[in-house]
Amino acid sequence: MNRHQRQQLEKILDALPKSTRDELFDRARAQRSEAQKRRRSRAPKTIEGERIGNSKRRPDPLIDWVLRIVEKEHTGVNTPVEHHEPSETITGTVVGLTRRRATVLEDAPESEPIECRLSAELAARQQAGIAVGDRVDFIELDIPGDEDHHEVTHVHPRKTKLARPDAHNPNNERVVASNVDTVVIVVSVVSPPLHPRLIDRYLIALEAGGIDPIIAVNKADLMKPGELAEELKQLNPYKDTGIPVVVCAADPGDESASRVDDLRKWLQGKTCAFVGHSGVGKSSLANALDPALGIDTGRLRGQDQRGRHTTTASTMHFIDPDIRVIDTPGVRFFGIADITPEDLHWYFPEFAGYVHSCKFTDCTHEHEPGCAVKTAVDAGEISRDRYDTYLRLLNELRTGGKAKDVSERIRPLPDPDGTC
Ligand SMILES: Nc1nc2c(ncn2[C@@H]2O[C@H](COP(=O)(O)OP(=O)(O)OP(=O)(O)O)[C@@H](O)[C@H]2O)c(=O)[nH]1
Ligand SMILES: [Mg+2]
Ligand SMILES: [Zn+2]
Repeated sequence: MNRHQRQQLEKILDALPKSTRDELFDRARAQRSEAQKRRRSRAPKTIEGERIGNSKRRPDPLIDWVLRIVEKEHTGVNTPVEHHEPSETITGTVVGLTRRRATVLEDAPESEPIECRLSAELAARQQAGIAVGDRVDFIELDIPGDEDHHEVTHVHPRKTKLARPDAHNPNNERVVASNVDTVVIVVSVVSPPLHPRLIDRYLIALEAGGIDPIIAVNKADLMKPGELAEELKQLNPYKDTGIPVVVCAADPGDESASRVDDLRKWLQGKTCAFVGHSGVGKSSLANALDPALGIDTGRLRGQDQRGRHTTTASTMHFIDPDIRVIDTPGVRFFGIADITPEDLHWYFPEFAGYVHSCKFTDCTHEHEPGCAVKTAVDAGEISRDRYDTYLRLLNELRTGGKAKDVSERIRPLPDPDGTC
């Protein structure tokens, strides 16, 4: 109903006798209460059965219900109500997504997540076209007999995005999360052990998508302090490039030993996504930041987590006072896309101060004489680990994007739902 239609209906309502108006309000109240019951039973859930987003109610003024009855029953030839204009669009944020539907939280305060179908065009483009975190427009549908009541019609341009090539068709992009300020790359020190190679891959995608990284090292409780300090040395090359490294213990068994306050400080006021291998504790970290979330974690499944993904769909959660977290399913591998071998060095910010001093302007920093990058590596100014990563990824890009080092794929079981 647009503004003009609304004004017309309000005029008709005002002209009705008081007894008719009272009767209309009673019927509208009953209809609204029925609809609320239906909506509650349709409340959006993830596959795991947990509630999506926050559970605050969306305002649903009684007068709207009254006007709908007026429109049906009291508009005649003398008071035509135009129906040619399209339904008003509503803007919100995607907080959950399945193949054909998005759960959208309207911008209005106190709003409640609404399940919307995707327009045919968006459904066809799948994960490239829409992602959790996207700002979208949706419309209310009024199609008798249709179970869908809302449809996402438009995705706003993204400020940032974390994307990867589709595992089945590397030419297709999959957007993992959009409009996030920060991506928290979660690793664990034990179970699974620390795998810095995945961090390198994420850093490239984050540099490409314009997102700041943070590395969260979880399960610190599973190592003695001395061993932990030794293990964390592997992350020095990242610290040296200015990436924050925070140590956490999301779910150490004893709640009083939980350690997430450093992470909380970094995330204050931000929208972020938690990414990383399966079982490192992404969902546990979100729960530790806000126990009321109650997200399913691998805890109940015992110790043997191999090949199991507890989280199967990305979901945005709201943590008071001002943190938004997109919890994503664990990955086995993170491919790199849309980068030519010649451009790769731009994704290694620590090379930036040297690349212009190489003897050859098209230096690949691999074997050329007079390469300033190699000299900096030999002098200890650039981390050798990171340089080795550069060489490995350079080779991977030249040979068509397949990683040679199988240790980069830590969960070799088939992935039924394509999440990794
Ligand atoms: N000891 C210890 N265990 C933890 C910690 N954090 C999480 N865990 C356990 O690690 C397991 C995996 O945790 P999840 O939070 O489900 O891991 P995830 O990264 O969300 O996994 P996916 O959803 O499969 O990607 C669970 O059994 C948790 O209880 C921690 O700080 N210390
Ligand atoms: Mg999880
Ligand atoms: Zn060079």
